[in-house]
Amino acid sequence: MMPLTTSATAVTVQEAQCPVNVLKLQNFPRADLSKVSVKAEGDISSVFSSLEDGEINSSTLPLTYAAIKKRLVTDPQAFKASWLKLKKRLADEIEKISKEGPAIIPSVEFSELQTMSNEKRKEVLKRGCVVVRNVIPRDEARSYKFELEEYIKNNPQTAGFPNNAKVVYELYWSKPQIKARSNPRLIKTLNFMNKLWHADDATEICLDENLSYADRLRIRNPGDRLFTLGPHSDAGSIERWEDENYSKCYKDIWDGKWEDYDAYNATHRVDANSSLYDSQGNCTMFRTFQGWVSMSEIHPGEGTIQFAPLIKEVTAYLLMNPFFKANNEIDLDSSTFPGAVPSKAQEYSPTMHPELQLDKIMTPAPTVYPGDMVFWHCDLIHAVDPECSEIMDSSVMYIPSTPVCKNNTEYSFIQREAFLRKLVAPDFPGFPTSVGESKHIGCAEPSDVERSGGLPALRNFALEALECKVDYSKGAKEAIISFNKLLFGD
Ligand SMILES: *[C@@H]1O[C@H](CO)[C@@H](O)[C@H](O)[C@H]1NC(C)=O
Ligand SMILES: *[C@@H]1O[C@H](CO)[C@@H](O)[C@H](O)[C@H]1NC(C)=O
Ligand SMILES: *[C@@H]1O[C@H](CO)[C@@H](O)[C@H](O)[C@H]1NC(C)=O
Ligand SMILES: *[C@@H]1O[C@H](CO)[C@@H](O)[C@H](O)[C@H]1NC(C)=O
Ligand SMILES: *[C@@H]1O[C@H](CO)[C@@H](O)[C@H](O)[C@H]1NC(C)=O
Ligand SMILES: CC(=O)N[C@H]1CO[C@H](CO)[C@@H](O)[C@@H]1O
Ligand SMILES: CC(=O)N[C@H]1CO[C@H](CO)[C@@H](O)[C@@H]1O
Repeated sequence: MMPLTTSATAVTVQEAQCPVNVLKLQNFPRADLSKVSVKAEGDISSVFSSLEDGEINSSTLPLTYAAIKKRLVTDPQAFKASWLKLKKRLADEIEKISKEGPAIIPSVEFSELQTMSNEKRKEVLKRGCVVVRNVIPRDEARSYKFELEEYIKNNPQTAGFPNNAKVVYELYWSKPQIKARSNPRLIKTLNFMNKLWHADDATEICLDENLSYADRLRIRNPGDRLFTLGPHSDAGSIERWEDENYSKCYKDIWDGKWEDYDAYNATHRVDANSSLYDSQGNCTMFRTFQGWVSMSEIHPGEGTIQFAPLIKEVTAYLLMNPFFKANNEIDLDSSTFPGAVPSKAQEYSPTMHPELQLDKIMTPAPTVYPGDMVFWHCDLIHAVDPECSEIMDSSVMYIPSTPVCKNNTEYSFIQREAFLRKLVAPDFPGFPTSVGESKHIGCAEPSDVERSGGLPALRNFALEALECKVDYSKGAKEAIISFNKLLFGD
């Protein structure tokens, strides 16, 4: 037993029950969990003000926040002209989106990823979301759901939300999750998603290597109406405006040139702070895309995900909206940031974001089958269908694409320790003090990673050092070297 002392509580954490010597892990530098901040106990509802309060708090912040508006917008005239152009473009594009429906969300076969036409690639970049089909064989992906149900049955203490009829489970290290995250085809898919982004030569990020982020899973049973999430974006709320490095990602938008905004430039993302307020949520890794792999057949409108599939314009709208009153008069004096509640996810509503025409723009993903993956850009507005099908479950494992950069390296270091001890993953409620899965029967071991995916999977899980390839950019090489240094001491 190893005592962990934190500012809030003094607790003990179970040593991992796994034979930690499987992969000579005793030689790894180990993260010191007594130095990490403790996440309060909770579940997914802690992240959303609407799940907690039943309504979105429209967020007039203390007056000091008005200074942010003045810092960002230095040419109000150009900004306003740009806003008017944006509203027009949005209206036109929303018309097309609502006419075309789910088919507007691009679908790509796994086998097509390497040979994708430029035209299709452009469409994926424009939409900011994509379905990748047949990543994992259908029967195998379906069987994960049954294995998970078995795991949950064998471990009735498993926490989840809502407490009385669980849908989102606080599980990170079940065997099916490890099998999915270690799957070589899934790793190739994450790699493809990372590489839709680009970075300057000097930016410390390697988009050619991918790390694993341990997230939860959802099993929505037929007819479920309890688990629904309104339109929101991950990766912080007020931070997009408030954090200086984060706001630099959107410089073209502040300068009244949203047409030039490039949603896939990682240059300032690596320095962005997407959680300025200690919250229970969201992800502190930099995810190029959030994603999930399906374990069921899910039809549009039957418990799937919905998107506002137009990354550039929708991002420009969300960022510019707080600066205008209903009559298009510019407002640099108020401290109102609609839907941006510090420490919560950014949420949207028809009253706060009328021009988004949420009822028209929000488009469900086309039908997915077990083993298909769905990805969406880290800024993209998404929602969960209010109702699940009456006959089919809607079950997915959340698996994002996460490249190698400073933040992700630091997170991987702590996450590896969480895995070895079967604790809740570091971003999630209860880390590192709650027992997590350390007492679960049938939890995965590092050897399962090796068995399912060999060396590339071990690298994803930070259980093997990364290769520093000669053709990598200066920044990519630095990112790999820092990773190997922190995680392997060399
Ligand atoms: C919003 O937040 C404030 C401050 O926390 C609170 O007083 C108010 O009741 C909340 N709800 C709404 C709907 O404004
Ligand atoms: C990416 O963003 C940086 C910082 O704004 C900029 O200097 C660079 O030119 C951009 N890269 C590309 C390819 O547009
Ligand atoms: C912004 O990024 C730079 C470069 O990494 C860093 O030195 C600085 O501390 C960051 N600023 C904030 C406010 O986090
Ligand atoms: C990087 O990690 C820090 C804390 O670990 C977090 O505050 C920040 O939001 C992270 N950055 C991103 C882009 O997620
Ligand atoms: C992000 O901001 C919070 C609050 O100021 C701070 O605790 C944290 O260290 C910051 N993270 C990074 C990576 O700068
Ligand atoms: C760290 C890691 O696993 N990187 C892999 C990312 O995906 C590509 C493509 O499959 C592999 O070549 C890398 O080894
Ligand atoms: C760390 C964390 O809580 N991440 C959550 C952020 O919100 C999304 C939903 O949009 C969840 O899927 C993540 O689990």
